[in-house]
Order: sequence, then structure tokens, then C-alpha cells
Amino acid sequence: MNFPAWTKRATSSLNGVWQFKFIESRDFDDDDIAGIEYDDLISVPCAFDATPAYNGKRGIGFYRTTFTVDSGKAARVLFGAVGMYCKVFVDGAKVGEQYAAYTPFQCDLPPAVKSERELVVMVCNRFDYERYKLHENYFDFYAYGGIFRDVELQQLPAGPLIEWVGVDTLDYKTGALQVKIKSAPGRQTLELTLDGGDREVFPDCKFKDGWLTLELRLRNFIPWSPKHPELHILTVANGTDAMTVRFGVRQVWTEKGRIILNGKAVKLLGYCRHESHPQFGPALPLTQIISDLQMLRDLGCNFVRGSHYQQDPRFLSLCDELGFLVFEETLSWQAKVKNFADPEFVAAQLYQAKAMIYSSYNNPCIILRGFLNEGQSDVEEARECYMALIKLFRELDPHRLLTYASCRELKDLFLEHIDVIAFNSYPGWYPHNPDDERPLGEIVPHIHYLMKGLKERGLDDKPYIISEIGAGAIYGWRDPVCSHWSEEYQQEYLRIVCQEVVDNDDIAGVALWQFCDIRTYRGGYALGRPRCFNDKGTVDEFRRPKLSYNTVKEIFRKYNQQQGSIL
Ligand code: ADA
Repeated sequence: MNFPAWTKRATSSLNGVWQFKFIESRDFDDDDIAGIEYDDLISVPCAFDATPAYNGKRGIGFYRTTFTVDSGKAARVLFGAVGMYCKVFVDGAKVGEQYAAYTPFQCDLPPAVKSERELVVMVCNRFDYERYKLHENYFDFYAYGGIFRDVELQQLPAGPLIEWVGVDTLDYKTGALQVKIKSAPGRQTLELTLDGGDREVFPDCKFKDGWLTLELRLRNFIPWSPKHPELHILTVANGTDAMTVRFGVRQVWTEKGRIILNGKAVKLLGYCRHESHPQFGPALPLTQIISDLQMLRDLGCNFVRGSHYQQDPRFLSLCDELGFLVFEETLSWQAKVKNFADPEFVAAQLYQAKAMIYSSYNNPCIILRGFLNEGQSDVEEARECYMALIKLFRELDPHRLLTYASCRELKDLFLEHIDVIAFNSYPGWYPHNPDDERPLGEIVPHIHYLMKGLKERGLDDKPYIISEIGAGAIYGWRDPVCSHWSEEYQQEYLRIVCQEVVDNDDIAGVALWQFCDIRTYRGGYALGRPRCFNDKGTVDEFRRPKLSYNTVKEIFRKYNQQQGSIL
């Protein structure tokens, strides 16, 4: 079963083969879809511009399929993610639109007499800042187009729907839980069932503005941790509808510069990972997601930073099951004053943050939430946007740690407001002194300089993680003089970084940049990106290990052994 699940709704997957038409020059404002002549087939999900026929093209892809709903019944179509932005039409009428590439959304369909319905999705992958604020063409990862993630159809029961259920651990020792439920305003009798057994009835519950909070206690459990990733399920039913979610019992907090999971300090050892593959773009097949996690486990990692957008729910589910700790963040890359001054940009950031929080609320693997990767956080103009996001995360997801990956290091203005300091730094790669032919000596002093600066600023009570650090290496490029871009240089680089991280008790973790090589921009921005790839992967884009693989593995695994494995 996939989670969440609505067991009283007739649900079917709309994944599969759809009709397709690509039109390069079509105006996105033109909603006249009746005359589209579909001349191709495409699979859903996929990134159309990662397929040979449409590789690298930018324009509009029209997707068409049909489905059936019982006559007179309301229905809902749930989209996992569509990039870069889209409009959705049912029987020729627009029922929704979305301008956030990695954010799930749903379209409600009013009941109709006819049962066979037509669904058309108009998907645009053209950069257009006026229309779409979240992805600009200088971002260091390719902006793909397509229906990237699953599409599901639900026939809705008549009566109040259970729209959302969120489970928080109040006490990981006793199993005390808080359950937040969203449904229709008014009074309802609810039945809550834990792990398919223990049932409790809550009569006459009042949903204030559609929201209700209840308390429950789980009796037989082991707290969720990387070593014991034990999961539980909760079903909330109200007679007409029922929603089942999966969760783990765990608490995370910080203490004296450490990240504490269920009372024990944990050091995060892992990678930043893009959902990316040359053949699939961001629409990875399950096999690929699993094999990435197998490699990360083989490398001795307990941590993944899902850079730089909301993650595929299948990936998060697997992390829950395998016991990975995750840093999940919203889509953004080096936002600037121009963006912060734009109310539509800020609104788009808040919109996707809210959606991310609700959709992965019950994944115990996520211990860190983030936003605005490498935003211009050293200028006052950024304050309003940063503070609005911080407020939103604090209100909606207070049981997780809050951070953002900053490249402004000690000049950053907002570090006081978050729980974990996360710096992206590349000493020894983007060298401070270009005259130095082998600037590996810069790495450790720079890390120490940052930590000293944090102490001087009174921030050393907050855990410090290195949220990015790394060096480019072109797969197969071996060089006896260990130059930049060689596998040897990356190997030495990561050896120094990993050794420092495991030896230094005051570093709470590292997310090495990055797990695999990824396709990035084309054109002029790519001059520092040989092959138009970001080559800092420890494995290449086809997951072939570079020399650094075994080096990282040796250091991480040795640390895990010394610690008696993870937790
Ligand atoms: C940044 C950014 C990454 C990547 C990296 C690099 O820190 O957050 O997305 O671009 O730099 O490779 O330089």
C-alpha cells in the first residue's frame, strides 16, 4: 500500500501511455485545446525532454488520456509533480493550473452525467520569469518538462472527506502522539485505528475551521531510528471517508551543538542528491531510486539532502523503511534581491513550502526542513522573505529542525532564527588562492575558520553541518599530477573532508556535494561545467563509481563501526 491511502475512495492509477503532442512555439495563454492533433504517445510519468524525440526541446507538451467516473459522482485527480508549469483541462474545461514543478496538487471534478471523461494537461517547459518564478535558466541543474510523478484518480464519497492527517510524537518514550486532522467544519464521530488493531472512537468531535487535534498513545513500539526504522499506521475514519497514514515514533532536537534523535547524538554522514538521470531526467524509475539508496547505504551514509526541491514520495517512503535521515527543502537556487522584492516570488516560495510540509509531514526520515538554497542571505532586502518562510515552517512543522543551506557563511544575517547552521562551502575547489596548484590545504583551515566565527557570534550552541562541499571529477579522467577535474583530485579532496568530519566532534554532519553527476545548464553558463554536467558526483550520471567512492566508504564505515553502528 502507498501512503497516504484513502481506503473508501475508488482509486485508480492514471499512469501509463497517454497521447502526446509537442508544439514549440505555442502561446501558453492559448487555452483552445480542442484542435490539438495528437501525433505521438508518451509514458506518464516521464520527462518528455529527456526522451530521444524531444531531447532538449522547450515548448508545450499536450498530454491526453481518458478515464471513467461513475455518473453523478465527484472525482479528484492527484498529480505528484508536473514541471515546469501546467494547466489541466477535463472535458475541455480548465480545472486547475500549477506553477511549482516539484509540488503535488489536485484538481476536483464536479459530478457529470457522462462517465467517460477526457483529461488534457498542457505542460510548458519554457523559462518565463513573469509567469513562473521558481526556476530560472542559470540554476545549476537542468529544468525538465513533463508529468514527472504519479497521477491518480479518486472517486469521492458523498459526505465530509478526511482531507489530511498528521501525526506528531509528543514523547518517544511513552508513545504519546498528537493527531491533527483536516476535514469539513462541523461535528463528526471519528474512529482511529492504530496498526490495524487498537481502535478508539471519538464521538461528536468539533472541527474548528475544518481542523481538529486529538491525542493518542501507541503501546507496543520501538522508536524510529536508522538502526530500527520501525513504522506504524493510523487510520482515521468518519463513516463516509477514511485516510491511512504511516508514521514513526521519534523526536529530534538540538543540544549544545549536537543533533539529538530520541535522546542520542547523531552525526549526519551523507550526500546531497538530485533526482536526475540522463535517460529519465527527474522522473526516476523505482529501480533507480532503490539502487541509489543501496549505493548510499554501501557508502556508509545515514543521511541524504534532497537537493534542491521537494522529494519524490517513493524516495521518502524508502528512506523511512531503510532508516535514512533526510534534509528536505523547497525549490530555489541562489535567489537574489530581484526575487525577494517580487511579491509573487515570495508567494510562490510560501505556497510550495506549505505543500511540502503537508505532503511529507508523516515521513519520520525527514528531520531537517530547508528552503532558499544559497539565497542572498547577507542583505537586508532578503529579511522579509526569509522571516516569512521561517514563520511558516515554525507554525506548520514545529516538530522538525529548521535550516537553510547558506553560501554567505559568516556574513549570513538570519542564522539566529534557525536550529541548525548549514553552510555550502567549496574551499580547495573554488580556490581562495588560484596561484596554488593544489589547494587541498585550504579545506580544513576554512572549516575551522567558519566554526571559530560561529563561536564568536555566539552560535556554537547550534549544530553546524556542512550542507555542501565537493570537487568535480570527470569519470575516467585519471591524472598523475592530480589536477582539478581528475578522479584523483576529488578522491584526495573527499578524503580530507570526510576525515575532518568524522574526527571533529563539533561538526554535526556533512552532505557531500554530490551523490551523482547531473545534467545542468546549456549555453554560456556551462563554461565551468564540462560536458554541461555538474561533475562533482562520487558516481557519474550512470552511477559508475569514481575513485572517491571507496575512500568515502572506508571513512564513513569505519566511523560507523567505532560508534557501534548508527543509533
Ligand atoms: C552550489 C549549489 C549547488 C551547485 C554547487 C556547485 O553550492 O547549491 O547546486 O551548484 O554550488 O557545484 O558549485
